[in-house]
Amino acid sequence: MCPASQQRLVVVSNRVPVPKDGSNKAGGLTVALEGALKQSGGLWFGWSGETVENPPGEAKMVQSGNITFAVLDLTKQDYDEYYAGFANRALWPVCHYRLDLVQIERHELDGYFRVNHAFAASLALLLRPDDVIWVHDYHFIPLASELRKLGCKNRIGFFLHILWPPPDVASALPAYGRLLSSFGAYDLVGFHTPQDAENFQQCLTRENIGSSVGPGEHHIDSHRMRIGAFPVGIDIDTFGKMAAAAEDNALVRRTLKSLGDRDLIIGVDRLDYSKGLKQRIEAFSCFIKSNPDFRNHVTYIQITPKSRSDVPEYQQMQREIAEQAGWTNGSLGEVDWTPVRYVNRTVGHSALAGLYRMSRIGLVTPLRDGMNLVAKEFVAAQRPEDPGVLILSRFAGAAHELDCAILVNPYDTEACGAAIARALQMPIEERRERWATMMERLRSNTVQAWCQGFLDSLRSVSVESTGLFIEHDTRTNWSVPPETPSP
Ligand code: GDG
Repeated sequence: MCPASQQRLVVVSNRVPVPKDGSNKAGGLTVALEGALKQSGGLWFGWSGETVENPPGEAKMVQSGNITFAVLDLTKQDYDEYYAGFANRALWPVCHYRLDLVQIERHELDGYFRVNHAFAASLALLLRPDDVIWVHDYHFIPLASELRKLGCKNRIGFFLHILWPPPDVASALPAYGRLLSSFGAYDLVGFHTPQDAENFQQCLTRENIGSSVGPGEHHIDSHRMRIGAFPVGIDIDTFGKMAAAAEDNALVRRTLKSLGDRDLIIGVDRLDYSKGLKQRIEAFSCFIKSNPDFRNHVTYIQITPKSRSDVPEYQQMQREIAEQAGWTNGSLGEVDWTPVRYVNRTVGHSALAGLYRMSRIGLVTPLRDGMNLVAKEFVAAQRPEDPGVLILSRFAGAAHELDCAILVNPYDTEACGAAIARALQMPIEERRERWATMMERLRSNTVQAWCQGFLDSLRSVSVESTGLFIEHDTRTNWSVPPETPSP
């Protein structure tokens, strides 16, 4: 057996940043994971992002230095059922407390387990006995249990990038008992916040899956599963430098010029119902109506790249938010002032950092969010001598660390409007004080520290306790997943 530090790392995630043409568009999370993979050599495994008619069962491989990228194609049916279906129409809404949006389709659930089985079968062919496996996110919850069925005895950890809700909400998931018990195949399960970890452990306890041996430890038969909070961070130094350099960025300069002497409020979010965009535009509207002196003195730019456009709930939301932005501009705007600039386009990393830096307010008001990296990036991008103010939803995981932001309830649009007025009038001393405290928190928990912390915990799991997983399914009578890989 290799010493822990030399064991190869295997990262599994739905999308894999396979290097293309030397271009480097990677975000902080990707860079941190690549850094961890480089340390001991590694394999990054997942979906290619492609759907084809007859995918080969074997992964396509790309070598880059000591990292191997291995990806599988999906069929259109796999994509519809596993990704657009169960992952994004059942798991995503339930984990974001949106039970009204949950779609329960038996064939999508079957597709989710089928794709997990196929991915496990393909990954198993690439594994070495000493590999440490780190699985990411809700697309792959049952992956470890599928690997165990194939005889895999490696250490396997799982990190959930989204929230985990309490039992009353989580139990709206179809095949809840089966999904929950499949977590038992992991040696370590990580969440962004202690609240998520606690919710998860309560779910196990209520379903009589194993027994809790205290916070952070759960025994399922003779298997010991650790549960912990590992709040993801950002690379603040790199981000801060990029923001400072971006003052010269052409788009940033043009935007600054177009604002005249107006203050800028910025929001940056994937187009998703969890981000609270409708409520946010409404809050901005409340602010203008209650503070007429600010008319024509402030501009709100909302950068919102489209996402998951093939999921029906997202198409409808796209229309609604665009209509609301248009309606707000029509009712509040002037011939020479567009209050809301709503942009459905991706902006380059550097320009984004520069736009954060020139903003007086970062408006980050998700209705629910596992962490929210935009909140952290906004803080890291500020000028120390004249920092902008972060207005942050109390329902974002980031609020645990960034409690010196102005914390708001995003459903209370009038209160959010009042928070905007307060932020615009905040004295410079208070702005600096709040910013310095938030920077301290961010510095003490960078994305590299997050990565290292999770892997240290996973590597410290005793080998004897791995591989003893027996799947429980006491509660449901869902059929076992088909043994054949997807076509
Ligand atoms: C999930 C969880 C958790 C956005 N627009 C542009 C752009 N972005 C970048 C931001 C930021 C990232 O995308 C978004 O990260 P978030 O954390 O805000 O949100 P999710 O995508 O929902 O991520 C979340 C996260 O996983 C990590 O664990 O925090 O809670 O939901 O980095 O900067 N980047 C560029 N142009 C854009 O237009 N370049």
